[in-house]
Amino acid sequence: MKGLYSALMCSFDEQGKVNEQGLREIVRHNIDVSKIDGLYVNGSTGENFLISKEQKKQIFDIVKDEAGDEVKLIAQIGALNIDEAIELAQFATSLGYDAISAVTPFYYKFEFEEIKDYYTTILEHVDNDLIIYSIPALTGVNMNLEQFGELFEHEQVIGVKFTAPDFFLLERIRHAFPDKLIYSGFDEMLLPASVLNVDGAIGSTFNVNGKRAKQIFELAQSGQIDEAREVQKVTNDLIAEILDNGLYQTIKEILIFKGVNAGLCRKPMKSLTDDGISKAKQIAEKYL
Ligand code: NAY
Repeated sequence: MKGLYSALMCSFDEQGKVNEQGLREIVRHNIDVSKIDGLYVNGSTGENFLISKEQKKQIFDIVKDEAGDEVKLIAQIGALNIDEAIELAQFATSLGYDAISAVTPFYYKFEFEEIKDYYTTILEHVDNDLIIYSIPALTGVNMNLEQFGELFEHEQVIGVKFTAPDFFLLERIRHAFPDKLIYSGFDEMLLPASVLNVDGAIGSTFNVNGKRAKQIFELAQSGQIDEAREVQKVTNDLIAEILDNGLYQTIKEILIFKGVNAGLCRKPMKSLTDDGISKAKQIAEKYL
């Protein structure tokens, strides 16, 4: 399960419906062009929190059908409605997903005991491995080393997708839990995370910049830090321009420019203006 995973985008049409052909093309682009090791399906980048349970199932289904066993597949099933999370976990597991992942429950400012109970309850209902999805900037949920340790005591909890700029905590988790999988979640910080010996990374920009991400990861693993820094520098020039123009919309527009039918984002995400579309094309021509 180690390696680089694209946080998979989904193609939506103007009515907000899943564009099956477009989604299949995004999967193929990631496997055939970006050469990623796996796909993280229905995460933040997949606009998971903007879609219905039926759409989540539809996406899990299409992605597994298109990817088969060519790459590893992780299904993000976290939902505030725990019954939905369990149903999605069982569904993805029945399709053959290699692991499930669940974002820390958010919005109600749950106590740690409640968060732990959430994961334990899901795992009572599904025979699959689980990766904690920690993204404090979006959820407001900050867990400390001891709390990660408590979650890791469950043998089905095999790791964490660590999307935070806290390298002190990342180093402590790596040191304390050498057998758990740690995936870095911020593409612009892939090099420092790789130096701290993460097992892989999960990123939105890998949908278009997967080859450079892999280079950074592999160069860092083999101790070629100067070379890795150069690739991270170009990568961060690219990411800065993408963030400035609108993260998910710009990645989709770059994919469209590359001939992939990546579609639109779901409302309330706004669409790119004509200027934004031109800018995305310029970014693609300059970096990709
Ligand atoms: C997800 O579930 O899609 C992720 O969290 C993937 C990680 C991305 N985080 C978000 C919130 O999109 O790739 C990152 C991020 O887009 C990138 O580093 C740019 O900041």
